[in-house]
Amino acid sequence: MVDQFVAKGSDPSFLTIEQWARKIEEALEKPNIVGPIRNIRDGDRREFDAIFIGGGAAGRFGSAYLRALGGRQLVIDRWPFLGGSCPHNACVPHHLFSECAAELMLARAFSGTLWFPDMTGRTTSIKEVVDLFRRGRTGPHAVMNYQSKEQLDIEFVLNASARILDAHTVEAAGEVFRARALVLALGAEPVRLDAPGSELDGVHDYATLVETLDREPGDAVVVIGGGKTAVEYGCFFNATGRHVVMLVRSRLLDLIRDGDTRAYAIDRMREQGMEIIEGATASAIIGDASGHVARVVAETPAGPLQIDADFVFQALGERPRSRPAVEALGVAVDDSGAVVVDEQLRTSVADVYAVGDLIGAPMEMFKARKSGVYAARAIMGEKVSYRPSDWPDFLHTHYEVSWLGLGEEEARARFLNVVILKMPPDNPNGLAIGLPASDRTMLYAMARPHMSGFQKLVLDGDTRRVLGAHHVGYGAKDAFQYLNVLVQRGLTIDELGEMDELFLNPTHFIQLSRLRAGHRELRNL
Ligand code: FAD
Ligand code: KPC
Repeated sequence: MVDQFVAKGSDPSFLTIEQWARKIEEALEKPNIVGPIRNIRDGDRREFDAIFIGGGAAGRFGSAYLRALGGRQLVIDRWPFLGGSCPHNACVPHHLFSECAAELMLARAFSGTLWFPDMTGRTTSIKEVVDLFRRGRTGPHAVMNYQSKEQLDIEFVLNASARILDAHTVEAAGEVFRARALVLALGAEPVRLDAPGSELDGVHDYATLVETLDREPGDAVVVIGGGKTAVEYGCFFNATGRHVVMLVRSRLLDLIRDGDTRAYAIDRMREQGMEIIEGATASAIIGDASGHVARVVAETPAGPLQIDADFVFQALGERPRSRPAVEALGVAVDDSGAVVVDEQLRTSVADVYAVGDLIGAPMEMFKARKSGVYAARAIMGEKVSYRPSDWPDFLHTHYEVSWLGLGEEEARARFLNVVILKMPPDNPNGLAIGLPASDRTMLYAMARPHMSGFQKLVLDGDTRRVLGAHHVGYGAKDAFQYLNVLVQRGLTIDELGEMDELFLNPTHFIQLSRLRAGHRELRNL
């Protein structure tokens, strides 16, 4: 360790993680003064096997893997760090806000009891949490640069926009770079609301929220959208004490595959005071004399509606940032703007690959990283095939909602003998039960039992195989990312019941399976 540190210390380009953090902060504040940040091995005369345009999760993981396979890569990003939007304005702030939502719901549920302060009538600051994130995000950025340079040997040009010249050539920081292949990893950007007033101050999306929020939102917040980001941020705003109105064009959280699970999650949102209007369109945003949002006009199934609010959050999805590649290379894109690729991640243009959010749904980290790696392997001559399917999924309300496989309704449409294990059980007399109970839901289980979560396992009674798993609570997504692999391999109730649980466990599936696995004819529980 010491030797390595000394050796690196004598390298004039070596920066500690703290030095990286300072450099990144300076570059974010004054990009032109800091200028391009290069890590290119001057002595290496080999041509690049690939240039990754965009150094987010897709470009960074692709770069690392190509390098690990013995190839030579270059990654270019206009930001002064590698890692892209996830740590800068997407997943990481989302998780911070969702953690605040969970903590604040707990604080409000136990307000003035036990050790909890009295939260009656209290709003907490949204801006303070945003500012906290802005101060905290450079640490992870610095680790990404340090790890990429010192541990993964990635070559990069950062703080410099890339311009595609042709299928083998890119210009950045005043230099022209050539490679055997290009990998487009440009990511996606928020779809903007197409309505008058959407440019007013106080109208935010996930990116502007963390970059430009300069005043504390008032008591009312309008959220436009009904998918993951809309709900995740809407629940956070609600938990801070704001009255949140969600304008949802179609159905809220349509992506949750199981009906009971979706209903439980939405019931708890409503219980926290969120107003959810489905079938609603925001038709205009009205400003005050200073150009700040003051009111939202919406068309709803109950007629037109005006909502007074000085803060609007729009979450209408993301659009792949494909235009530069279409203009420079003519790569084929689909109706959503996603670059079309085959299972080797090849675009319609020879030697040009595309990865990550740029190739469309699912716009998730696992796909960004995996597609980057698969493109690298293809470029290095491996016969690969990647098409995401059957992935586990999750989102946050004030809870974590995780799922994999089929929901009960889908399972009943495809299988004749569907068996359900769930907790809490159906309870016609309405008594709230303190189960499920586990980490981070114990207080609810004892004092607010109906808030302690929901879980359901969907089985095929004939083959005894697990078809789907669904969970509202905390901590299950960690298990689901592994459980999904077992389910894809044909996991049965008997195998699940044979596992050793770490009791009290966020999912009760092992013990529920063990209780039922003795039956030759499986029964619901
Ligand atoms: P990006 O990370 O966006 O990278 C693209 C890079 O290209 C950027 O760094 C950009 O600077 C660079 N670039 C663009 N144009 C140029 C140019 N001309 N020259 C040089 N560089 C350029 N996924 C999860 O799995 N879990 C989550 O919890 C989660 N939360 C999310 C929350 C929100 C609010 C959002 C919006 C998304 C979330 N996602 C989450 C999705 C996840 O963030 C993306 O799937 C992932 O970051 C995509 O990685 P990428 O490399 O394709 O794109
Ligand atoms: C918090 C964290 O892991 C940083 S976000 C990851 C960026 S990357 O490793 O390039 O996918």
